[in-house]
Amino acid sequence: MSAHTVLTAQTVEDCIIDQRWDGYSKEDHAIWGTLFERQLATLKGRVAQEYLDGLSALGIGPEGVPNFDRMNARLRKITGWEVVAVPGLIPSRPFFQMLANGQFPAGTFIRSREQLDYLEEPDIFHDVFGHVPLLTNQAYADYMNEYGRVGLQGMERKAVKFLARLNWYTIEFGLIRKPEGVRIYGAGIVSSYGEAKYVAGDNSAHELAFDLERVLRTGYYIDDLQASYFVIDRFEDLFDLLEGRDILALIDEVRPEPTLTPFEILEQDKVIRKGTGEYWRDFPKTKTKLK
Ligand code: HBI
Ligand code: FE
Repeated sequence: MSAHTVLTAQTVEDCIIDQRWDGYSKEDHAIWGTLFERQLATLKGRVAQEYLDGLSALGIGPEGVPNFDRMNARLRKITGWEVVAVPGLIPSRPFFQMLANGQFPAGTFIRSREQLDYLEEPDIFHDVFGHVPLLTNQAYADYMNEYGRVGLQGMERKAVKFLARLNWYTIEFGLIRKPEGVRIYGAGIVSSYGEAKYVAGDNSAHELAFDLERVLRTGYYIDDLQASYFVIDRFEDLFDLLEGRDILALIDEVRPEPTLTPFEILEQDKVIRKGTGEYWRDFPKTKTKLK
């Protein structure tokens, strides 16, 4: 675990730090600008319009690292959410509690120029450019809220592994179907140059219609591009997944089933696009195990 990870904190208060926006160097702001310009060019025509609307509603631009206080003044008025500064990855309990509170934890450090294409831990570009704009969309924000509440209950029921898969295939790597075609909304794709280009231009990956039980059973590799993406039709679908149904009971049913790899297609899958598997031909490329 790197210095950025607050290992022992169990309460929200213990995780929150000051952003210290005045502490960013000219180079930090320049790195943000480079990342912003390059990513927006890559996302054009492929990212959900709701994401772009959020970006402009919050005044997030290429000028430099966003100031959380200024951004929160706008975000609170739109959906009541706020971004809080944390040192990096935090334990699940405070993470879920924050989401339940309508607080999004964002790292404050920014990657170096050498890490422009990939870094292990989420930095401020992943968290703010990737995750925050969609918090201006009420349906998506409500899902994040409910996800936090369910996560807290899930901790008492050994369900975090399954809820992490739901997080992975929606919040981080989700796609949404629009009349004009499939569009990106997951923060892990939105903030990654390589993965956004892969989703936009490579046919290796499967695109499957979102199915909750299928996602709860499907593992993932944390350090490589996805072999399958799950596609929703509306952001409201996400909230409907959790609201008024007992996902923890469903997780208990799914628990004994074997974990699915992201490569396979089941006959009950609604296949939007069958991938060629090209990128994954020389599997296993990854060093990590299936989550
Ligand atoms: N901490 N800062 C931060 N950001 C996350 O996305 C995050 C986290 N801690 C835990 C966590 N995510 C996962 O446990 C959940 O996605 C399941
Ligand atoms: Fe993330």
